[in-house]
Amino acid sequence: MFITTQLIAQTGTPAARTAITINEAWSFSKAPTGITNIAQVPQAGWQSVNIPHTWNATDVMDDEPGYYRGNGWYKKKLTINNTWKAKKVYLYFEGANQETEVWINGQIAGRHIGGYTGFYIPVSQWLQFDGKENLNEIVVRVNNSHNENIPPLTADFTFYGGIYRDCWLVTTEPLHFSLADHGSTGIFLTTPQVSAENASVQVNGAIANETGADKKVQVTTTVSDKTGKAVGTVSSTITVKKNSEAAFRQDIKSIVNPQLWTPDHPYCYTASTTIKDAKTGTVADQLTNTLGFRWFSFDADKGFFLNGNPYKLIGSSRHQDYKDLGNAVPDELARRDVQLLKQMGGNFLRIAHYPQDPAILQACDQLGILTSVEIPVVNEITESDTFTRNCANMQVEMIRQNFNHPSIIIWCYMNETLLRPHFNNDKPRQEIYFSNVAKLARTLDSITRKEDPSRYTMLVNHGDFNRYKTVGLTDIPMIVGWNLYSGWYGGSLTDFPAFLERHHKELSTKPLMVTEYGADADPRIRSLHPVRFDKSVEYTTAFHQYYLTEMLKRPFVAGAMLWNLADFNSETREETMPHINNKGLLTWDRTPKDPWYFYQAILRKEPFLKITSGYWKLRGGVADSNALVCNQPVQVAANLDEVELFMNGKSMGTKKVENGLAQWSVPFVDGTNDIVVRGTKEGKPYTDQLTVNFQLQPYRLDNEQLPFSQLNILLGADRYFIDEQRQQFWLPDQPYRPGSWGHIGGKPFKIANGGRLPYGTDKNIVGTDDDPIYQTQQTGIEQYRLDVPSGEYEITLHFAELLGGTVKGLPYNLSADTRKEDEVQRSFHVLVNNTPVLENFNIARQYGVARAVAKKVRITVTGQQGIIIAFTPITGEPVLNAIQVTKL
Ligand code: GCB
Ligand code: CA
Repeated sequence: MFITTQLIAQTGTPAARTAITINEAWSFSKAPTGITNIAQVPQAGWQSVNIPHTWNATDVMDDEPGYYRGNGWYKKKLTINNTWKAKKVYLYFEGANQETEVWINGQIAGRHIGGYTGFYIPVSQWLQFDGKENLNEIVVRVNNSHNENIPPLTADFTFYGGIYRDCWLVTTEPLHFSLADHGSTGIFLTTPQVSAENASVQVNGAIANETGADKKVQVTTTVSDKTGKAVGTVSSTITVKKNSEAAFRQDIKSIVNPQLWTPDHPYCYTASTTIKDAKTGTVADQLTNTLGFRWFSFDADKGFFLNGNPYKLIGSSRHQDYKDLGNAVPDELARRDVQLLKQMGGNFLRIAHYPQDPAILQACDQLGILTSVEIPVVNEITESDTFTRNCANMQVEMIRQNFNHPSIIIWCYMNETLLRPHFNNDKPRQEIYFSNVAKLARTLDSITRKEDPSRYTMLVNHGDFNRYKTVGLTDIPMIVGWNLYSGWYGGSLTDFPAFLERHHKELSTKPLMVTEYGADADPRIRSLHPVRFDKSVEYTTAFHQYYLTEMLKRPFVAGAMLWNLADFNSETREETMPHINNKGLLTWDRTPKDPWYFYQAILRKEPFLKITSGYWKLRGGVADSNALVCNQPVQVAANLDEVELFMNGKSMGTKKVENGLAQWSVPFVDGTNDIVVRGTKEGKPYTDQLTVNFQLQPYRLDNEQLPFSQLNILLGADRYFIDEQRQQFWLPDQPYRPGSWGHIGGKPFKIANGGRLPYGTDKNIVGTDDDPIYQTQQTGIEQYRLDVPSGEYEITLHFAELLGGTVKGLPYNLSADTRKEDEVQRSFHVLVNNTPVLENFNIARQYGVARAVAKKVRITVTGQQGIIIAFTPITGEPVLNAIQVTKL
């Protein structure tokens, strides 16, 4: 609210309304479920916290499944000015997840359901006024337990509990704009008519009279431009009966030559509305809302139009959490995300999957980012009246609280609700479930159209075209959104344009947005042979290049919202990075990954040139021959026509930039390598440079010019792994070749029955955060050999049993159930240069499934013997996941 609304004081006179945060020095305690009264909360265990606060910032990151979902109690002493006795006092919570109860001085003052919308609690009647400090006490109970009647029920993100957005203390005069309307400001602005020549403004609102007497008031709205100059004004007189509210409506007919709001020119006006006592002329309340003039439309053939011009919507979704903070992020970080999207060249933010901090939409208004906002009905629904009522209430709260933002053009209300269809084993019952999903969609859609006829409605589906069409969900909204991942979760890249064409043909009257597309990129994983699901940055860059190109080609695709601006927490995800969804173009703490630069090259209007291996400053590889160089690709993102690349001072040639990217194969030497790129645009030079530390391995390990120091090898993998902290670089394995190193026997671990992984597993490996080191393996290995020169060595053998245990259904799996995998019986001996180091080694029995086990041994190598690690099976097949060899 304090985002669209500013407090205005007439020169010299104090503002009629005040608002100030009360974020500091709360006490917080978790308490066992069942406790409904603060008196029962144990005395011990309270800690001092500031708001924004979540109690899940750390427990979503540990190896234990789940996170605390239950009650959190907050309390705080409050100093209330004596003069506020004559005022009305409120608490305003921007967001608390997800059920909240508020007590003042022991009396229940209010409740709220839903974790993503704001709410006012009127508290005057419970307050004590005698001017003493800290005389009053607020107690808040917040509960983030699963509740089958409150969305979201399940989703691929974490439902952090707590008072995780700002909390405000608000005072008004007894005569004020209504604060009883779904957390809204009580004032709703529309622009019934807008053109470049002329615009009109309509103001709808309600005034509450708590003075105890009927009041005649004068309401005035003034529209001002950025310089503060009034460009239109309207006044009306209204009588408000005591103890009641009166609605009002005002029209400002002609604002001449309005500055239109566009992403390039996000010109905001303000509309300031004042209530004056008609008799005394005293200002009772005043609010200022942001106002923008623009008009827009969607067309099923031609896409989106803004102010009459075709305009491709390109941008991302955003989750509200941040590394180490969970969802309790300060406003500055929320605003920074919008700035980052702008820097990327985006013009659209899908605020998914729930309404976010008010700071987000304020930033979108000011920076020129168009938006859609949605309530968190994700994956599935509950077929109950209470669930429907809660969804409907959230939708109304979302719309009314955010009504005045010029950046919003779409209200959305469902995401992939047929992903987790109930009653898979009872088809007739499932039909009823589907019809209830459609019924809920119709209810929410018609509420939305009624609440706000000036914007579009949207419903978002996953890529099961037939199912959504059959159930009728593609008919209901004004725009259909599709979340498409072909070439990631399944299928191939070319299925994507085919899907777009199919929509255009079969749903020829429905505007289409691609509301999600993306692929995981763990910034630590790189590959020279990227394949689907290897989690490499390279695959993801190629994926985005392909998808964006296909969408840009087709005018009927109104919008392209990549998934996701940044990595985010999803507690149930356990892949290469524990509990993280890696589809962000930025990491969880907002460091760019390569595809980020690709988007800048395509979308930014100013000249752009960047070596995309921004995060890949530590590299390694094996020399191509006895010459001490290793050729590897370097990629550049640019919007210049041609770029020249220099490797260690030598030109590698000029290349044409195609589709935002150009690539060279360049010779890296051991140690520091300087890469420079140069290009020109309209005669002006541009340049970028990168220093790469390259760990070169000689072709033969006895190379005297490059004495052996360390090797870190991932078995059964075709990818590289960067360990920034230890400054170690891991290489994919190779078959043994004399003079060098490698495995003998066995084959890369691959899940049977055509699992989607090209190799390895994406099981969570406990006991490490470097899961990729353990997620691949050579199964059935006979020997590992390294023809190192004589000397002292440390060898670390890394094991993890990849089979067996419980396999959890991932959030995106259609069959989301967990299943048991058969235990394997595997035991073997390991001998290093004939000395037994592990006997009867049974990883599963000794350590359990999917746990990282590292065994370090030291060895003296003499003469030509090298290192031979032999694996002798007793039962099943011996395995090795990774190996490190260091010369001491
Ligand atoms: C989706 C969901 C989103 C997930 C995403 C993914 O379709 O809407 O919540 O995070 O896919 O990464 O799987
Ligand atoms: Ca805030």
